[in-house]
Amino acid sequence: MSHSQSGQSVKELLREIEILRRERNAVIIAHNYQPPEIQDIADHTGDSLELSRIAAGTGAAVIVCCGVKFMGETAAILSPDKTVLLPVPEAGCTLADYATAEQIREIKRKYPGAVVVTYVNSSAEVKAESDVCCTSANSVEIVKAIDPSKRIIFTPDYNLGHYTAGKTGRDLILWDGCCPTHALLSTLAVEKARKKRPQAVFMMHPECKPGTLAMADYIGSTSAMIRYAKQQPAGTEFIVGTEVGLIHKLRKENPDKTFHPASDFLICPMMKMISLRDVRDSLKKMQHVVSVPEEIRVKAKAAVEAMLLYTGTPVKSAG
Ligand code: CIZ
Repeated sequence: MSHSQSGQSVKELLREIEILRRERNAVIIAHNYQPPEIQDIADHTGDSLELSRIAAGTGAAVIVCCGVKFMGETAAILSPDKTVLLPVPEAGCTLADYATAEQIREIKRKYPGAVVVTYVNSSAEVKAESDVCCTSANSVEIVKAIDPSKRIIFTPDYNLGHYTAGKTGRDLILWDGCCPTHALLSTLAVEKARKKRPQAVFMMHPECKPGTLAMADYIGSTSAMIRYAKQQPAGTEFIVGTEVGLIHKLRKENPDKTFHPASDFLICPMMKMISLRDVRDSLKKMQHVVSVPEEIRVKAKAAVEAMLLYTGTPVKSAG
């Protein structure tokens, strides 16, 4: 029998989580980058926006967000009538930390009239200062939909912004932020992985660096990679250029295909902070509640809703 660090068996922990989940009327959501055992207990896995939308649409009173802080905030922004719990409050996002609300106000003063497009990997305060949010799945669609006479400030991910500029032909004002995990994927590592498995399809996330992205066979968000892999014939081999957590879901959903990490270093330490014990404690003690001040929440929600309107998929949520 396997045991958690506290000596309690995993089976016992899972039983406790199951009971508490029902007692609290809770839904557990887990990001595609979470550890396998957390993905396996989740009611839903997906990207940050998918998860927040699903959570907002359920009748659950409590959302346990297994992910990082901005994901908990996005859930809280869309579900003010529910209690959102982040099992490990220290789980942050280095990319999100690249932009502060004050810096966004400053750049807006520098480029008056420019439209601020902000990646969902950002704090609630930064979203509140933005005109429209985007995800890695819809950044191209969002930017294409913006009045061509307007300048666009794209925050906080330089690499996603650069990719989006290339796909849309728009001259974006880019921010100097990046995801340190995706930035770790070097052209040398790509060459090495390709040489080892020349037959494999190389999938990459647009948070990877431009020089690296130029070497990909397919570029997409985690949800896009999941869809793409499903569409390929049985026996296809893939090299996965994003956080290794995604491979668990890819393998589970495609037992007839093979998936290899592009590099063993593509591990986000923040995404790996939550354990089963943390989920149990979170439900037991109703900790740690994610709260977004109402004034910020309303403004941030407007930026998220603007994105959903652009993509024709408004969300049903309270407040
Ligand atoms: O938006 C997300 O959830 C992230 C961080 C990546 C992705 O492509 O799903």
